[in-house]
Amino acid sequence: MSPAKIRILLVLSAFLAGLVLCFAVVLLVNGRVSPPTGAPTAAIGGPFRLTDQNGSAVTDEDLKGRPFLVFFGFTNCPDICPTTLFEVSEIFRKLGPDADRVGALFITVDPERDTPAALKDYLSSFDPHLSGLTGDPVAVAAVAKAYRVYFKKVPLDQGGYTMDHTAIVYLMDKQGRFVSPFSLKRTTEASVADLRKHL
Ligand SMILES: [Cu+2]
Repeated sequence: MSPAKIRILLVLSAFLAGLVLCFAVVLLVNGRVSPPTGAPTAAIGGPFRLTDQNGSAVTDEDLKGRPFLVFFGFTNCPDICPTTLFEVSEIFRKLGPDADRVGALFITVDPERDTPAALKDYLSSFDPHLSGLTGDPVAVAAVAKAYRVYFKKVPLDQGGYTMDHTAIVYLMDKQGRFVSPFSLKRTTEASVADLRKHL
């Protein structure tokens, strides 16, 4: 091979090596810039520490290993909360023995009035699998924020107040990750089948 040819080959191989390096850098940069798949860009839920209707501390860790439903409300709610609690109770009744493998959290947005004792009294009308959670207002507000729940105290003309609040029921998986809103606008059987998929 003539020195001229060798020089051409060397230049060519250097060029190719440079090209490969460029591609590698582009891939690396793109890989870094684009978010990893499944990134929690719309994260709902997260760690919490509240008190249940029996006065016991409950944290997100206690729910690990079980899918669970979460919804926010207050015991003085005139309609949406009791209806939701009734429907969720029906689902738990239909779950039979599997009900022990599913969690259900009713988190108050009115910790001022909803003490553990008030929650215990109120929940005695519903399925015993339901946990009523309360805590200091700051802790409750933090959990509501984590679940993107809106709530607001609304004074009543006759005195006292009521609460405006988001009425979505959330379905969380065994790892405590948000799955989807849990629809109650379907038959109890359909809701039960949906829950069983996550056991
Ligand atoms: Cu309500």
